Amino acid sequence: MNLKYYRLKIPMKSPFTTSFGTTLDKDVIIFELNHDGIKAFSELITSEDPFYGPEDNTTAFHIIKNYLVKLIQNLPSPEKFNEISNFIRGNNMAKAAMEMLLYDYHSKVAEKPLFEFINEKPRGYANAGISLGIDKINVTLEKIQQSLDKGYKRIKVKIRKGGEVSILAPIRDHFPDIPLSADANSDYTVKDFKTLEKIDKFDLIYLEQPLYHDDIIYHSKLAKILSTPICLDESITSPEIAENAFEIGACRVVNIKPGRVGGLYNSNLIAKIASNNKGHAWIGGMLETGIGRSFNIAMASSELIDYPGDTSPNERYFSQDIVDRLFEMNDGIIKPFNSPGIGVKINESVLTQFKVEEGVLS
Ligand code: OSB
Ligand code: MG
Repeated sequence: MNLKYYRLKIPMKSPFTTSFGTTLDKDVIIFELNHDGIKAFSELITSEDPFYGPEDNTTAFHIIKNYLVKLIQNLPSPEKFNEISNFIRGNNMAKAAMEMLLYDYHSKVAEKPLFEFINEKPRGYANAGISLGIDKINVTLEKIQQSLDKGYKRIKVKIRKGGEVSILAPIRDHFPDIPLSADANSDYTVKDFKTLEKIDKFDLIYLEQPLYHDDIIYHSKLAKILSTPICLDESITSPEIAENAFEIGACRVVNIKPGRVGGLYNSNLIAKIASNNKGHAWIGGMLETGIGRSFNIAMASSELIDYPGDTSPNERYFSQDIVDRLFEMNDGIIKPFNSPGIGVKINESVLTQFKVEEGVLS
């Protein structure tokens, strides 16, 4: 088994601003496994900085290089990998990069498209929503109109403390009926419950991760006060936490990011937990390139995923993506590729253009 990595810096089409910062370029690490004529890929979803969650590119790469690479030497099933990597605490994003690499590999061995390999109930397509970063309000209004024209099924806007009403009020004035949500990326605290109550009048489908990145208790208290359902993103890092979050009423919706929960195996478990609790689940994103995106779209093509996700086609993020095939969206629907595994590979000329480092791990 041969394992390579590529570190790339790819310019984003436009800056993406959240409550925790602005992304101008995508600093991404891609893995490539070669074995017996099969080539598999995966993408690490960490960023340069630990501002979304506790991991970053450097910490995750350290965990992969010094702990996880030896655990995938004999290409265990993803389920087995979850078991044998459990002694390493946390570090879900690092684990997910290896787990998804194994999923791509094993679905290629089985000669099945990934979306059929992983989903008990494949729907065969993903319902797409769009996540819009913080911008000048007239820019946001324009981007919303363009997104609706393109067929997106849900509009999500980023908000931050103090700016919530000045973002949401003009949006609702212009678009009174669109399916709308807001994502605070943990910008509020227990002192801000009064401010958060102001959000109820905007009739959001849900409010995403208003409070602390690792909290479910305060979210359950907030949920009792708000009429807007709460969706958890950052806080849901395992199936057990998802189970507890539903049980205590901390959320009615979950944003599942395969990278954040340790991979696709746990993503499936969490989707089932949401459904068993009469909640809702959708697949989020981390501005992934076409490699990471293909895993998200495969996962979003399950019947268990009942809400539109942050699964835009590649062209929304990059003028030039690093893959050889691009997703297309028609009427707000994106179909996964119908070839074995993720169905995409690296476009060598784009790789050469954006590569800052490469190396061999095994
Ligand atoms: O919280 O969902 C988030 C992007 C970077 C970090 C966190 C988040 C996001 C997004 C964009 O909302 C999702 C996407 O389009 O990939
Ligand atoms: Mg989010």
